Amino acid sequence: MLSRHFFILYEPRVCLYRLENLFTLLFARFYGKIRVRFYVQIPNEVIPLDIKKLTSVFQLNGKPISWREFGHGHINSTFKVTTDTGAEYILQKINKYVFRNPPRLMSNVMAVTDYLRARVEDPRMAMHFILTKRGHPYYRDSEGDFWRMYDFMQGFCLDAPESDEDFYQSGIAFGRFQELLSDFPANTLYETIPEFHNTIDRYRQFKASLAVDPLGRLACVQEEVDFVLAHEEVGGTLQRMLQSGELPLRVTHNDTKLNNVLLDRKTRKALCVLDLDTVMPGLSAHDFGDSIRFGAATAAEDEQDLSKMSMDLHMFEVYTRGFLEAATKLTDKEVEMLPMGALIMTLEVGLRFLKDYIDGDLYFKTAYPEHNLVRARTQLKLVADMETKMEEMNRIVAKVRASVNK
Ligand code: GN1
Ligand code: MG
Repeated sequence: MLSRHFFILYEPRVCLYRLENLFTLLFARFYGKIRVRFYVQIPNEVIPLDIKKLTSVFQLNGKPISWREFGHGHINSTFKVTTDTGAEYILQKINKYVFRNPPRLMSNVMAVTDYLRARVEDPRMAMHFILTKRGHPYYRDSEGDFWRMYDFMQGFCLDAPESDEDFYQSGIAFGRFQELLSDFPANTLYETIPEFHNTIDRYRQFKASLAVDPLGRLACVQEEVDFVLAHEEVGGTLQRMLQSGELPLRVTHNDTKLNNVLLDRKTRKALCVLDLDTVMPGLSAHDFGDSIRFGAATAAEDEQDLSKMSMDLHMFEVYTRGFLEAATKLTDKEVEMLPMGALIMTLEVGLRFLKDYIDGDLYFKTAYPEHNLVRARTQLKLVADMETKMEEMNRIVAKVRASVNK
């Protein structure tokens, strides 16, 4: 046990994470609210995979000359690759524990990006995947891992909005995504992660983990578990409405965090949405809700000081305006259920983090041993706060809807 902790404490990613926190605190004294990030250039010889060989399979412009780890996703492994012609690409290994059928996933992604590209004026408004020399959208290596590449797009992503306008822009981006795909036949897409946002099923899986409790962690998280279980009824609301036909099935993104929106460096306007792995049939309220969970929160998803976590009603209104201005084809019922989407998505992600902590951190990448528990606690705190603000959220949605429809 001691040696395991020793390893985790001195594991490079953890050290880097701690250094980032230290510098963030230091800089905060002089420059205010900023988040320091370090990027490590990994020397070629220690990279644990033969990137040159791997990338040569794809139809690239030039030969790769440099690469580095890229981004902060919880799921896939991501690298940025530059070639001798100056072309820049993203290379990604698809997490096969999370995505059981990468060919189906890529079939969804290609169908949606082709559809979007035919409907936008600027090429930066839709992702562009690179085919292999054999014409496939992915490469399967000898280990059975799936790799894909796409054009690196100039722009930037934010982990937290720096202004109202940033968050408004992300509302526009996800609202536009909804709008552009409103005539796409949702039933032609695969369900890449079955029951992904089926909260009723998430509760079933949660209870199964409680019954197993493989590491005996349950005893330390009883309060959080009780909170989740007490919200089972409300958690199933949207799913039941889908089953009864009250809410329509749409093409949804299903991971609508602010950091999945690419902004233009000069204008700071939304260019497009990234990370299309979980694009599948779903509910508009889920897409809206996940954006609120992440971007209208007053603290980061893994903030340790729970007193800092709440939902900012002003930011809620800012996002609602962007989303409803761009997504004009939602039914009255869908619009009415948007605040419920925020509450349920936050509850669901809280449940998932807590489940993963109980399971022994199998699903989400973690940077330190209690990371999933910390994340679960922030989400459940946010749920509790949203509950006290539900009436106000409903009022804001009705007000914004009325003003957008004028
Ligand atoms: C995962 O990898 P990332 O950060 O884009 C997860 C989402 C969660 C999110 C929580 C496929 O997304 O569902 O909401 O973490 N993606 C998958 O931050 O499970
Ligand atoms: Mg994702």
